[in-house]
Amino acid sequence: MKSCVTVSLVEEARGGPFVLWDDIPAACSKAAQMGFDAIEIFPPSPDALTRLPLANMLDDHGLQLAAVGTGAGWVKHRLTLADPDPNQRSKAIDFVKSIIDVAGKHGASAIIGSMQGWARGDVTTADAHKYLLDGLSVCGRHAESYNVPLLYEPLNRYETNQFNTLATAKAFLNRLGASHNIKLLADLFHMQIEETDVAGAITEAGETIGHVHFVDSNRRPVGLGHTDFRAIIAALRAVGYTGYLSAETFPYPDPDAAASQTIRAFRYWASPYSVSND
Ligand SMILES: [Mn+2]
Repeated sequence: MKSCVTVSLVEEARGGPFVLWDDIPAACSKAAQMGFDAIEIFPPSPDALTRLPLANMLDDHGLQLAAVGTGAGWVKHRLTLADPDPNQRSKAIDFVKSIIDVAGKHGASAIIGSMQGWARGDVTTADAHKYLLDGLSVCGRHAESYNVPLLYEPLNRYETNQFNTLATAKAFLNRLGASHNIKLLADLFHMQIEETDVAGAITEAGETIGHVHFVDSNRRPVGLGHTDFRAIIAALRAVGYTGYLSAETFPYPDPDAAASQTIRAFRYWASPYSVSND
């Protein structure tokens, strides 16, 4: 497994669960200096990345781009894939595709989290699922041209009523048939709220898992909450997961300390040199 740390550039997301903030060049230096393999970026728009020499910054620091979030489509523009208005749904799809284009160039996946929207108001559960499935299908195909999967993230019940567990999300994606190019993002904070058994859910989801948000029970860095990581890491190993453990946590107690706590926890639990578990 590989280590990763999140960087947010979205003013509206201030106070949210991102470790590093505001400055990609500084975040790249810090991530490399601490020994992370990759960064995950939450940008306000695709332009925020295309106007940087991002490829050079990553290369100079020996970093990969692991993933790029699409949540600014919701927090800045109030777009979701489940909007009752077809024009708004179409704008939401265009926003996600524009993020796929900037992420894909660097071999990274885009993440659908809050952009999945809700069943509420005039939108029935069946409608919301249909709209989401259509959006994921189109965006998953778009990601194929970059040879990367699209990542779909089940969220906890306070953030969506679409899908809250890996098993229900996996069954939902199966409606698209075998070759849908969508993987699940297993966020250990959301899972701690929703799953009966976090390790068991990972075992069941198996190779459908394409990315992991590495975070403790209280959304603080790993080691600062009450999650038992032993069984979780063992389950990820057993299903052959070799992707990123990406720190999407509150910058608690501050960004540097959160990053340093995360890399220490990663080395203890999950680095290739870890001897702490079987
Ligand atoms: Mn997450």
